[in-house]
Amino acid sequence: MFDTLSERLRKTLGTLTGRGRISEADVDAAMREVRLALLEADVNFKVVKDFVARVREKAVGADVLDSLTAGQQVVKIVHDELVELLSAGDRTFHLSGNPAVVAMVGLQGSGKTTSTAKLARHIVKLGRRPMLVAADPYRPAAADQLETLGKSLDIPVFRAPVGTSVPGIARLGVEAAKRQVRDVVILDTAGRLTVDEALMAEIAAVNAAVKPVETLLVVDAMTGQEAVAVAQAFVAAVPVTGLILTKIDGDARGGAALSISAVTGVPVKFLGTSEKTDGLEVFHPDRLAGRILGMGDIMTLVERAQETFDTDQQAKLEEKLRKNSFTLEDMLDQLQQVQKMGPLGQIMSMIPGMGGMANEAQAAVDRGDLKRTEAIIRAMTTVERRDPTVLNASRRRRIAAGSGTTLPDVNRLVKQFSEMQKVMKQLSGAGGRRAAMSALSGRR
Ligand SMILES: Nc1nc2c(ncn2[C@@H]2O[C@H](COP(=O)(O)OP(=O)(O)OP(=O)(O)O)[C@@H](O)[C@H]2O)c(=O)[nH]1
Ligand SMILES: [Mg+2]
Repeated sequence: MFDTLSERLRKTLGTLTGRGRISEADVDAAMREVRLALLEADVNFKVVKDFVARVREKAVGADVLDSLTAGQQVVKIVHDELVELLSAGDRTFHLSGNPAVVAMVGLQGSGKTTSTAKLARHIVKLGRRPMLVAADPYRPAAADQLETLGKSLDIPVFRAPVGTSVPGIARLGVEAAKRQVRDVVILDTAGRLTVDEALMAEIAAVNAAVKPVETLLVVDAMTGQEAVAVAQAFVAAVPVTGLILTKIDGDARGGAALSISAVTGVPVKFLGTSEKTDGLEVFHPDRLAGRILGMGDIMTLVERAQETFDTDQQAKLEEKLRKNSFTLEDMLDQLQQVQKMGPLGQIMSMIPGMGGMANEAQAAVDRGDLKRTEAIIRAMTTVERRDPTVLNASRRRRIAAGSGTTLPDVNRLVKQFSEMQKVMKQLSGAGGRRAAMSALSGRR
């Protein structure tokens, strides 16, 4: 989502890095660019104005301008201010109470039901026992959707008898949770097309009935400045304790999402990164700032890898890398594992220094390069996969025909693999994996 913004900021700040002793005019020129980049990314104009003013004030001090690392220091100021901008409020996810009640609120289609399921999964990982409550009595399909999600995660879903009021549903849900020894209740409430009094009154009544410890406003990050206005309206009417920004995997400019917490003072607690139930990230301002400024986000990457990769398999792989017995068969395995971690472009953007290649890597995926690589390896015999040196011209032709690719495609892969083996000789462990990842991205 933040690709364009990220690219522009990196370009602008790139002109500063490595420069010592810069002038006030240099800072001003860079700040003009930063300002434009933020505005173009749809960041709220007032937020931009304050942001640029704060960065400038810190950057033009003599101790910065005259230093030999002035450029880097200005970049660091931009980074720190971006973190600050994203850091409003208390980001702790509170789950006190038995059961702890979490109410999901927001407009129609913002992602409440999806986020309810994602959050439940997250809560299970925290060692708690959630129950989902279908608190949308207006659309029977809404409860069905929640029930399906609950089933897929093996988490119970409570439905109240038809005709129960929303606060009534919430109360019954809490009672059901107590009976079933569930210690967290997540209320999936109904959305409305627009912010209206009836919706706010309903949320207020739920609040009075079951006193949620968290009232999370779910906001669709694709909706632009409108999202800021919606958030302001909710925050004015009900005690919102946190935000979940959904659909940040989309291609909107993203600036509005960045502004919401600065404008409302309500902290962002989670990000929705895909339609699937594992597409939820705990929000870390420093990580997002790092990703936007192209400094990578190695923490999220490591966490995601830990979640995705099978530890046994990983240990075996490291062993192989050390002994230099990594084969095309292993490459096929890795290829599949890496793809499980998420879109390649997204993964690459988390690797420090690789942000600039993220688009290219994603383009390679979109062009079908990975699929082609997979097909080629699948068309090989076990012997060939273990020892590509047996691949003579006739075998290569057979593989090309068998995989629906061309001889040059096969040649390229074999060459890439042998180059990869060379790199791997020099690296092991995480470094090896990183090199493997970039080789796997299919760059030519
Ligand atoms: N790509 C992407 N899609 C999402 C994300 N979160 C939700 N969606 C999609 O957005 C659509 C609406 O999501 P729901 O969870 O049904 O939204 P809701 O707020 O419960 O909607 P109502 O109950 O009608 O008010 C669905 O198609 C979801 O798959 C996300 O983080 N990324
Ligand atoms: Mg819903």
